[in-house]
Amino acid sequence: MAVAQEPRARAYARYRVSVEQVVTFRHQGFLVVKGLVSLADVAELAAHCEDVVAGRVGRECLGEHVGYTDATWRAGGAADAAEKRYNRIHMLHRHLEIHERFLLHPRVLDVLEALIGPDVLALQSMLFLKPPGADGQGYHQDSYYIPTLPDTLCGAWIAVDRADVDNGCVRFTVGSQHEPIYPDAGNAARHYPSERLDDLHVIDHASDTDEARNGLTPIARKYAGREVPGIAEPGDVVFFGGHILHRSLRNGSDRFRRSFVGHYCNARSYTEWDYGYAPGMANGRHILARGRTHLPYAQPLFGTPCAANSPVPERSGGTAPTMMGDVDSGMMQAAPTESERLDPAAHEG
Ligand SMILES: O=C(O)CCC(=O)C(=O)O
Repeated sequence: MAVAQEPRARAYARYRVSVEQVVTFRHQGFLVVKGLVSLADVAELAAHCEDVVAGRVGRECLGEHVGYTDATWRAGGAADAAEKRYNRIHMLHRHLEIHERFLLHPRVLDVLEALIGPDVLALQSMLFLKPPGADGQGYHQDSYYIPTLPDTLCGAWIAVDRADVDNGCVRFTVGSQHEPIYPDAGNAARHYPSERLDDLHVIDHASDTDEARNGLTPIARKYAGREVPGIAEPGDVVFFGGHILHRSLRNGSDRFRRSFVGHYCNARSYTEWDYGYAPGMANGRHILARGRTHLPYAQPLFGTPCAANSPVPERSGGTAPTMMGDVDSGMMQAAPTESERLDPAAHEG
């Protein structure tokens, strides 16, 4: 049960995304934004993680119905030690104010606005603790799990600890962001735009850490030598689109690999996804983080400032130019916009 609290008032300087960053995001399928979240914010998240593993907060909402605790990890050895109890916990933004605040972190939303916006819907939050020895997750595509139409899904992975090859950072298969979503035989019923493709085949066992079983392994092999580790320092944020194949390996170090991950889509995409999947539009259960939308949306339960509870933003820019063919030259030209036709003087020069 969520308990409303006064949201913490913090001022954040707007982060301005560069053209080069947008190109990098599209070119390699992911983008690391260095130092996007301040070390003060990271310290707060780290202290919160310690509270969670010690059972000081969140006990009442860590049940199976809201939190996914890695059963494999718990079953296999050393599971009684409190600091090794949890690997990954889902959707705590519906229960704890701090999770809502990090899901709607203004600097993260600044980047998302540029990459998939301007209208942004916040869908999913996950807290990864990934203690030493914890397993990773095999090749998968996030848009398979969270379908949005049009397909605009994007993850934002905030590093709490340094994430590197030794402690099982996320690895991205560069080039695979252009692949369609491969439906899994276990859940082929969900509808994807890529079902329209002639030769798209159903695969098995996405996310399986066993490469031999994971049906996406042959797709990853098309990009042999192009898997890149998403190395991140505390406060760095890794953005990645919903189609890119990615995976993480076992934490083979003696360090935790903690992170907070949000998943977002353009707020004008239709989705039936919620935590637990049921047919029918689910947009009304997700928070409008930025911009506006013609589709339903939810309010943040703890009142974190975001588009859902703020005045509707002005959007200027007039009407888009239309192209029209010039009969004499045969060339395409931009026709005057409606506002230019109404007030040509305002647009001279
Ligand atoms: O952090 C990880 O190990 C995996 C993250 C991931 O696959 C995701 O957020 O989609």
